[in-house]
Amino acid sequence: MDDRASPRVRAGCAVSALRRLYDLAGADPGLRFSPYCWRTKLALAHKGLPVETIPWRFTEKEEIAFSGQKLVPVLIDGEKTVSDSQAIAEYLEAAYPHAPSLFGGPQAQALTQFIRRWTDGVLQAALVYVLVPDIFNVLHEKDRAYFRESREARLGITIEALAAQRSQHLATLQATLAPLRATLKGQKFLAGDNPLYADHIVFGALQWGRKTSSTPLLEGDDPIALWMARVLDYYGVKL
Ligand SMILES: N[C@@H](CCC(=O)N[C@@H](CS)C(=O)NCC(=O)O)C(=O)O
Repeated sequence: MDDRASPRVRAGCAVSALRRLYDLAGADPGLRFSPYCWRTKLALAHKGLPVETIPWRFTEKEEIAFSGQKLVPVLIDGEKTVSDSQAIAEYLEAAYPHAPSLFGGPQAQALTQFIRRWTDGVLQAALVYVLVPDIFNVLHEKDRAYFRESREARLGITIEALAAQRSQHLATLQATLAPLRATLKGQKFLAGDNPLYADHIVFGALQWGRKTSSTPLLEGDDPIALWMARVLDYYGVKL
C-alpha cells in the first residue's frame, strides 16, 4: 500500500476501473502521507478489496469536485462515490458484510468513535505542530502557497516560527504517545490479537509522521514502531 509496495493493492490494477481512491501526494507522487487516506487504505486491505490509488495534490480541487466536497480520501467503488474516511469505513462495513469486520461488532464500533476523536483531536493535533514545516518541504511546488496560507491561518503561526519551536512540540508529542506506548507493550494490536479499524485510525496518524518528519519520531525498538511494523506485515505491506 505504500502504493507500489503492496501485493494486495498491486493486484488491484486489473480491476482499477472499478475501485479507485484519491490519495494525497507530495512532490514525489509516490509519497502518500494523508492520515485519513492511510486509514482508508488499511480498511480496504482489511476487507480484501484491491484499489487503484490516484495521486492528488491539495490544489487539485476540481479533480474531486464530482464528490461534492474538497478533501481526500474520495473512494469510487463501481457506481458509488464516498468521501470522508469515517463515511468510507461505514460504507465498506455495510457494503461488504461477508469480508472481515472492520469494527468487530457494534460495541467495538462504539468504542472506535472515541479512538477516532482522540486521534483527530489529540494525537494528530500534537503531530501537526511538529509536521507542518516538514510537510511544506515535501509538497509539490503548486501546493506550497495554499498550504502555507491555510495552515498559518489555522495554527496562528508562521511555518518558520513553528519550525523554531520543534523541540517543544516533539516533547508534547512524546507525552501524548505515552498511553499508546504503554498499551502496545502489553498487546499485539489495539483491537487485541488482530488489527481492526481502531488500529488503522491510529496507524494513519503515525504513518503521516513517518512519511513526512525530517527526523525519526520513534526509536526502532519503540513498542509503537514495532506495532506499526506488525500492522504493515499483517496486510502484506513493507515498511
Ligand atoms: N474528516 C475528513 C478529513 C479529511 C482531510 O482533512 N483530508 C485532508 C488531507 S489529510 C485534505 O484533503 N485536505 C485538503 C485541504 O486542506 O485543502 C476525513 O476523515 O476524511
